[in-house]
Amino acid sequence: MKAAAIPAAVRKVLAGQPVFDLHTHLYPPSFGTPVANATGPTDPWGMMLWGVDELVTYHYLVAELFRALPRGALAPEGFWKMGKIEQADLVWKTLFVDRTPVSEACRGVLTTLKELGLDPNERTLARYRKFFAAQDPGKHIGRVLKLAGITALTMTNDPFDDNERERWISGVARGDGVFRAVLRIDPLLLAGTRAAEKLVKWGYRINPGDEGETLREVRRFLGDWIDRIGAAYVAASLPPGFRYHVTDDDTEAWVGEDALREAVLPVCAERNIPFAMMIGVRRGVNPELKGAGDMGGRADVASVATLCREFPHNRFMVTMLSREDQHELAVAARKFPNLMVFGCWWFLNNPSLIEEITRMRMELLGTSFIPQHSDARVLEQVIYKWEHSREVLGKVMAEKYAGLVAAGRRVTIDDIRADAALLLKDNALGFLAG
Ligand code: RAT
Ligand code: ZN
Repeated sequence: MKAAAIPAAVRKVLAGQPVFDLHTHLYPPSFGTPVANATGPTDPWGMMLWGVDELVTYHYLVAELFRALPRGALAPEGFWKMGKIEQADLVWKTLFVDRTPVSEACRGVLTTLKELGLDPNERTLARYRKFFAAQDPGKHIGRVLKLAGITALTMTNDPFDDNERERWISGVARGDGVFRAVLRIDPLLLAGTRAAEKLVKWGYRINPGDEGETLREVRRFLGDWIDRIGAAYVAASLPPGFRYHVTDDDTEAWVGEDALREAVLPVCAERNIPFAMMIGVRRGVNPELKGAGDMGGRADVASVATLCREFPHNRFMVTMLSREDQHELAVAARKFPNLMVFGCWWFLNNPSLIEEITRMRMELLGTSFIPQHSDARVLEQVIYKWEHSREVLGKVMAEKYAGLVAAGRRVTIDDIRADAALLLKDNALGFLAG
């Protein structure tokens, strides 16, 4: 293929390449929805978030709202007392009407509305609400996933969340071909006492005097839930201070180290599923902002390398929140085939950062990484997250192909198709399959 034809060919191939979205917080309608819609009753604690009010009150936008409101105009406490509709109206007026919505999270809402055939220039949310209220959730999901090019995605399934736990216990359908389940276990590694109390309540014999029995029971708990939900992998998000014994004289033991070493990793190895670590989140730096109050910090890549070396029978999927950690993490992945680097997570999911991170990963790892996941919390977000990421990925791929052409290597449409398939789907599915 001629060098000049490459960018358009890459764009076309990426547009048609199905995606497997490796990390989202999306759920099918069987998990209930709090949003009024054409077909049925709402469930106030429903987990399937969709529609314009959810899009506009995404926690990324709530954080931006408080920067844009005049100082003292509204305390976060007042915002949390408002109903969803009132909150959404305030965000729309403040961030989309009174200001130019140039941030990535704002632009994302606009891309999403446009792709759904709506005019993103409305001054109020009324027309959008009417559109969403008329949708049948099942059909709407199909349309949204098609627009995003997604054939399958993973949920985030937390057995420590009582609302979710109840749904599984009362028989909500397991993960299926489209919505695959992921066992999320943060409290087990981060809040041992609280997790232990819950395990005891659920009938597991947690015995502080007998570590052997306790760990056996934690393994039983993990196995039960992996089976119950049909987990594709086990996951935790961890703070910047997460360490796995870095040196022999390291005295700072990680709270959840025993559980990780003796329960989580053996169970994952036995079930032949990966363990995903999302490292670098400092929760609640501004607790008033609730879910919008987290930030990031630098993590310890050496601990990841130690885990990959000491547990060669485990597969690790790792993403880190700090821009500064990305290079070291990619270098670690060169050393360990059981380490899969994935996604530009959360505050990194911005075009300028995706571009530099993806370029750097491709230079170090070729096509053996997973460039992106959406982290969508609201269904329709997958539309913009994938449209924006495809655009940046295409730019980086085209640049790398231009380098090959300059070196005299022919680049064919089949090369481009094969690479797109690896990057958007097959690396993830292959790593899950083992
Ligand atoms: O990106 C986000 O929306 C974060 O709030 C978290 O979901 C994070 O991705 C996580 O899974 O902990
Ligand atoms: Zn997430």
